[in-house]
Amino acid sequence: MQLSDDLITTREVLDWKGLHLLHFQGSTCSQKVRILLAEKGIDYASHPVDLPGHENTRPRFLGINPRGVVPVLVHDGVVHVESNDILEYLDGLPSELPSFFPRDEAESRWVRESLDLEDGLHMDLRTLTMGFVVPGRLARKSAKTLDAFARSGAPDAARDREVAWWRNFAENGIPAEQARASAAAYAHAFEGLEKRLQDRPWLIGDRISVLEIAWFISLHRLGLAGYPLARHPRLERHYATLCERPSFAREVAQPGLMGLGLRAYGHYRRLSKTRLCDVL
Ligand SMILES: N[C@@H](CCC(=O)N[C@@H](CS)C(=O)NCC(=O)O)C(=O)O
Repeated sequence: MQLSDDLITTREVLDWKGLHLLHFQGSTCSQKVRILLAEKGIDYASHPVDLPGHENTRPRFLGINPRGVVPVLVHDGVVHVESNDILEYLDGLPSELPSFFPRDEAESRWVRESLDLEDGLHMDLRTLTMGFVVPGRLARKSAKTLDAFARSGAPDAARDREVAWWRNFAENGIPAEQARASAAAYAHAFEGLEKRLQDRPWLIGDRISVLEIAWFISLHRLGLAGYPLARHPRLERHYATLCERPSFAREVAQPGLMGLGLRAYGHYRRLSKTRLCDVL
């Protein structure tokens, strides 16, 4: 989705030439876009956005994307948001490498439906991430941050929903019931993918596609949360195969101190039996 110029108050980006990606290493939606860029060998200027430091809630970032989320692609001064739309846009750029989107009309329709389903589960992914992957104290946004987030930037219904989600999370955390509902929504989606893999090696067509990228990211994040992926054995094998692709492994890796902290937290949740599989 392309944002119109009049929403962009951080005007400098309108002069940026070439491809620029505003993203965060640990953001699932950013990971999807970076994998496609890597798979297609597309060069870009990287602009990390500090989500844990709430950089996305401040006026400079909201002047680029009033929704207050990453990723954002800026191509020759034009701002694109929504990771799945960005994937399609990038895939359509001139390239000698094969497309990740099928040409066939029926297949394209199915891909669109599957991507919409994946996008529709994003709040469930956030629920499970904030409930089981990121320590609560790191994940929460203060009332002051949320008030400023709500007030800054152009009015935007999607940002209002963001603010409401974070307020609710700050007040209630992630109750087990909410975690179970999110896991059930994923289980339903994964059952559909499991069926598709019954008689074919790829989710669509005869090679890797955008669906492998999009669903890989969810599978990886749910695995970190402690989702019992063994319930979907073909999908689990498919996921393991994708993990061997260097671009996939690299873009979900968590290097540095942040990665160390998250791995330690993961061990703690395992030892204290408070992973997602322990509440299902
Ligand atoms: N539907 C959007 C969702 C974008 C989204 O929610 N991004 C997350 C990171 S994966 C974000 O920026 N969260 C803001 C925050 O953590 O405050 C997309 O696909 O791009």
